[in-house]
Amino acid sequence: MDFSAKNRYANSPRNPDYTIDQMWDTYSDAEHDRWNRLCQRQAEVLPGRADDVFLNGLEALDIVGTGIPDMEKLSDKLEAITGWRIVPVVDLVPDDIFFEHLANRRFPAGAFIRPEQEFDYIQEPDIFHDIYGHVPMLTNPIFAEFVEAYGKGGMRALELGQLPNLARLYWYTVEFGLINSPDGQRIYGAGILSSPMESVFCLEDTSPHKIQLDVQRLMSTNYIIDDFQKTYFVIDSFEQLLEDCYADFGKLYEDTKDVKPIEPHEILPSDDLLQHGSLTYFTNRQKEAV
Ligand code: HBI
Ligand code: FE
Repeated sequence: MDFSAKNRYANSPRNPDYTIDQMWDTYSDAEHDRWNRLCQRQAEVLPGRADDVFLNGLEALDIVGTGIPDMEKLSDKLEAITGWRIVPVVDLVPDDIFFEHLANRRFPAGAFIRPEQEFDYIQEPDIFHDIYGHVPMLTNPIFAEFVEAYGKGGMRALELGQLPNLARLYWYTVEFGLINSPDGQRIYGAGILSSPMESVFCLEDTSPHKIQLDVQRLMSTNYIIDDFQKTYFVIDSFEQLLEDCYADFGKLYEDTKDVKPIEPHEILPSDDLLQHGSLTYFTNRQKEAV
């Protein structure tokens, strides 16, 4: 095994379901320390910004400052709460494999930790994003059911050739979702929760649009994978999210199949707009790029 490679599992023997052996004993002290520092940095921004489900989940699972988690041991804790387990993978797995895992309450988590040079930002899903960002939310029974339903819906979407629509749902909820609380908006999306800059940006910056969730609208909206989001969709409760998504998407897919995708910066007259973004951050970025 090449420990100096960016992803030291790249050549690991892979099971048919793409899972690998985490080989927890082989993480270096530097890697455990990097995990702890990544947790520490989020601890400075998340109180008052992350949803309580996430903060309570972090505490219940005891993964902060305790080094890189052993997925087997962490799974035993999580399974006792909602029946979910975490399975180690190299990196992105094929869509059908990903959905099959989720449909069976197994969350695939990248086993490698980002290299020190990419401490601030990494595009690939590493163990910090996958475990710190995603797993605490899976301690909530309603959210846990939603992600399972997403896996089942994914298998169905593949059959119907409607993957892009469903991928948008995952993106704008599980990865970049916001939720209303009595004290203001809170973060529940893992892509934000594992990023110190976006955790502040999505709540405090006036640039992005915030739109009350409408599943059909969301499923027509393209997304950006390598910068902050131009639009965030806000839900009222996880119950509502689950309910919206238990609908038969067949008709929704039919209705959205041939419509032109909405671009991330666009707003529509029919939107329930919570913040009309100035998009200043994005226009400034464009100027820099010229
Ligand atoms: N694999 N490991 C991993 N993590 C993901 O988030 C992931 C994946 N494969 C496919 C995928 N996501 C998405 O394309 C689907 O949600 C649509
Ligand atoms: Fe993710």
